[in-house]
Amino acid sequence: MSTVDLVTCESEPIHIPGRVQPHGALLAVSEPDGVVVQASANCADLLGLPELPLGRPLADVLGRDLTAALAAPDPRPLAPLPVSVGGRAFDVIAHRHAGRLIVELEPAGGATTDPDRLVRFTLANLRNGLHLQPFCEVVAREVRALTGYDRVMVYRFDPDWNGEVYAEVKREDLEPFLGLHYPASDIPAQARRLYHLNLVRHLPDITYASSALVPELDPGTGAPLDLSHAVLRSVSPIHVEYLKNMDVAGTLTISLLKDGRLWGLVACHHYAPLFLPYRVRAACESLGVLVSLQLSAKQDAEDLRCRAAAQERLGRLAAALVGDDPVAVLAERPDELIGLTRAAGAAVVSGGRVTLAGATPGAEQAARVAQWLRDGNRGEYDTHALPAAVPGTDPATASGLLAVPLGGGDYLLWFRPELIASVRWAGDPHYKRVVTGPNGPRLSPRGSFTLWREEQRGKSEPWGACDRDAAHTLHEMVLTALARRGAGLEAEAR
Ligand code: BLA
Repeated sequence: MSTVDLVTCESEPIHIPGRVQPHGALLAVSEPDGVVVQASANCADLLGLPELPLGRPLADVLGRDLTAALAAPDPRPLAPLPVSVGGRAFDVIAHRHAGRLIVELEPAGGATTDPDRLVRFTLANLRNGLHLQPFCEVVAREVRALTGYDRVMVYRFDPDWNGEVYAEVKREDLEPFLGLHYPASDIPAQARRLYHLNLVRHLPDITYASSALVPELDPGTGAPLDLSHAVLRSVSPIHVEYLKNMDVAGTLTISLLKDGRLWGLVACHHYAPLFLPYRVRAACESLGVLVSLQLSAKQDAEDLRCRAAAQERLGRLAAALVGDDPVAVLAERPDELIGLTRAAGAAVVSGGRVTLAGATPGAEQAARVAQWLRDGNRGEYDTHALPAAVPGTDPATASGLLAVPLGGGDYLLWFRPELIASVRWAGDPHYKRVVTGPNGPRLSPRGSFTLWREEQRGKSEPWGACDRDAAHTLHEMVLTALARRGAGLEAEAR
């Protein structure tokens, strides 16, 4: 990477940019005196004031009634409060943070939403029992209907914060992004942290010239104003360049949380500037919260389905294990075995013999992996980066390993291929839109993908709890069968 470096990415203090997006105005007010201590430079123009209202009571700008309403302990749920300033209608959105009342004014009106729509969406989806992926597609469709964006994606994080476009609904003529993967560094840690606090971010026009806060530092604290919760917060220029390189003109992003962790984002792109009034964004926020609540249930159901399928296979394997050499049974039922942990191949290494099924790195490498497990005295074991642990293993077939000991130094091994082999990436014909900005190709989907692919070399899809548990149950079944067989042989000998 040339100009942009991933370490500086993580350290950009995006919550204190000292600037706002210019389609609205921001006032920071000290309390309890109600005096404006900082204002965005565009206030005078936008609000038709002769000068910035610094040092003046907020009531001089907003009127006494509205100012009184904002004295509520938490004025956030009151938004949007209508006000007319300088002959123009604004929505007032206010919150308290770090000892300041932060008041933002945005152009009022425009499209509004049908409040019943959210209720209908919720009721329909509580009942329909959709699986996780189709559910996310319904969510994308709903957000598109609410907002009118050209492209709406559900972007899902993996445990290492890489992301995937997991569902997508878009204008017909646009190239699909569905299934594309991106590295964790595209959305750095401080941004992800911020998105727990601020659930909806709106960027109506990425070509904006930001408006500075005046004075630059809060005169009371000597510190920059914390805009973590502000709707007008000016966005990181790095991210703006990324969007420019994608030819995107405006965005809206909604956080999705599962059990308190950022699970994903609904990311909306428009190829022309698009401003959504606060009321529509509030509907998006409610939708995001509803979806977040359902994610746990949907993912738990997904896990249950995986476990039920494994249970069926285990039942069939158990029946076969009665009275026969378990190692032989496993070697004779490759599909059952491979399917059990959602692997692509399996090997039974028993004595000096290796039995292979499906996609494996071959007998020699399987024997070497078993020897490595034996040397390390390893019991049940799994990794999604085997070539890093056992150098020389073939990443194409054996980036992932799940292993259980069968007794006497024997092992049952499952293999998964390198993830990048199974991942779709739209090639050149689809990426006509991609251009490169001043910070080079890294700040583009193509640069992202190249980095992601480098980072994913020698890595498979991680094994899930359901896969590990199925392997563990099989392990116990085999041990029981071996013990029974041992007892049977002893009885025969007597
Ligand atoms: C933010 N980067 C983001 C966000 C997304 C992406 C969705 C959140 C924006 C928001 O919530 O408003 C990335 N957007 C994508 C991806 C797709 C998409 C992958 O539509 C795919 C379809 N970004 C980089 C690099 C850096 C970087 C290399 O790619 C750092 C060097 C930084 N991204 C960066 C920062 C933010 C961000 C700082 C925070 C923007 C902000 O909220 O101010």
